[in-house]
Amino acid sequence: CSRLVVLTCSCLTAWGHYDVCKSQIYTEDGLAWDYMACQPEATDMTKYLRVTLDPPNITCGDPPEMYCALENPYMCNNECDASTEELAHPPELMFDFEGRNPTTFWQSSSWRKYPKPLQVNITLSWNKSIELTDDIVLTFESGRPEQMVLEKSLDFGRTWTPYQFYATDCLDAFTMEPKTASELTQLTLLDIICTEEYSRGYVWKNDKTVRFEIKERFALFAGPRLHNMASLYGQLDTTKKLRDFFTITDLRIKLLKPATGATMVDENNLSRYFYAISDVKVQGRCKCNLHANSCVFDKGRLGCECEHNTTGPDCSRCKKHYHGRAWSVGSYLPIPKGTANICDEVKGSASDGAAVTRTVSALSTGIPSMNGPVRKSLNFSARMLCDVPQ
Ligand SMILES: *[C@@H]1O[C@H](CO)[C@@H](O)[C@H](O)[C@H]1NC(C)=O
Ligand SMILES: *[C@@H]1O[C@H](CO)[C@@H](O)[C@H](O)[C@H]1NC(C)=O
Ligand SMILES: *[C@@H]1O[C@H](CO)[C@@H](O)[C@H](O)[C@H]1NC(C)=O
Ligand SMILES: *[C@@H]1O[C@H](CO)[C@@H](O)[C@H](O)[C@H]1NC(C)=O
Ligand SMILES: *[C@@H]1O[C@H](CO)[C@@H](O)[C@H](O)[C@H]1NC(C)=O
Ligand SMILES: CC(=O)N[C@H]1CO[C@H](CO)[C@@H](O)[C@@H]1O
Ligand SMILES: [Ca+2]
Repeated sequence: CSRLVVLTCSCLTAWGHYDVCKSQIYTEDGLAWDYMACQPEATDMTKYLRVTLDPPNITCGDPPEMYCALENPYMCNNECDASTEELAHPPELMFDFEGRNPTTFWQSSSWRKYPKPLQVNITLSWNKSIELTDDIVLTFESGRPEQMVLEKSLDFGRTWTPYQFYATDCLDAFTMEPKTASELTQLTLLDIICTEEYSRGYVWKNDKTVRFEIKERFALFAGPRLHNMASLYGQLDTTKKLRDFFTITDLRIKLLKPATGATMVDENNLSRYFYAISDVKVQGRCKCNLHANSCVFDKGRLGCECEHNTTGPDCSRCKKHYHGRAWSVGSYLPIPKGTANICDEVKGSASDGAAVTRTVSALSTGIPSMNGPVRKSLNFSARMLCDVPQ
């Protein structure tokens, strides 16, 4: 989608759009820059992560092992051998291109040490704040785990908090009442729940996914089909807790107990019990504090391309010599352009400082200032919205 398409659609006001940081407008004084809130497009974030497994040697195939199907102990044709490419199941195969047949997947070694728990931590790190924009979806090649926890970190892995608990029996596993995301309300949106929805055994063969429902939570403010994003953006603007809830630097999938099927664990054939994940989906955008419309991956590192005279990986401070007013996060409001809250040059170093300040105050109130230039910004309505969430 190109960024400057003329359109005759009223969806603009409903959605808001924040994909351009500035544009030229005509004022009585001629051409001038107008600044607005901006954010990078949402994208597939699994391309930019680093994955760490704990224990580190938990991946199958060293030594080679034969696995049996959970539902049929006589069907033992799943061989894992780390030294053979076709039979190896390294962690990268959780993030490769899907749609291939057969699927590619990471697999753990089996539950050889039963009854000692078979536990694996899979940590995904971006070394950058990310705002989630869509459901996190894990697709299991094995049965879905009987117990697992999805955790998040906002401080590069120093501290962790749970996002969601998953179990076949929430009370038994975590002493939590089972709930589903659809039971959440605006008031309980930030509650951490345990769900039994994604842990049913092999009987539910067709559904192999485990989700963390971002969109269902968005919908509490934006409506069932997210048609009123303006309302969500308004909430995000005023509630830091809500913004932080959807922001991460790392995710951790704590696999606590593999699928065992409906029966007791068959101690004579532990090759039936293991974890295997074929795909992990994480959609999001770089957090740039509404001061950048793109984010680049350079030398293995994600960083916002900051505008508005801001700088830093998240555009979270003013550039040198631009502390004319304190740094501030951009604002989604007023819909649809938001407020840029640009960092100004230190007073005295710019001759046109006063004029700039006047434009900014006009922008932040959304009302043309009395003595400032009257802004004829009709050209804005000709901008196409590019990042409508699907
Ligand atoms: C996984 O991480 C937790 C901390 O959240 C730690 O206590 C546990 O030992 C780790 N498990 C494994 C198998 O490394
Ligand atoms: C992983 O390594 C540790 C220590 O080297 C060892 O005790 C453990 O048995 C290994 N686990 C597997 C599954 O190979
Ligand atoms: C699991 O059961 C199958 C079928 O009885 C058998 O071929 C296989 O050797 C068993 N595996 C183990 C580890 O006992
Ligand atoms: C994380 O990013 C910071 C800069 O934002 C960099 O200094 C650091 O080396 C990076 N750490 C890793 C492990 O890549
Ligand atoms: C930086 O701020 C000055 C006003 O203080 C403005 O004229 C200039 O366009 C800004 N630069 C950017 C890249 O936003
Ligand atoms: C690019 C563009 O469409 N510019 C137009 C913006 O609006 C003024 C009048 O308001 C036109 O003169 C420009 O051509
Ligand atoms: Ca895969």
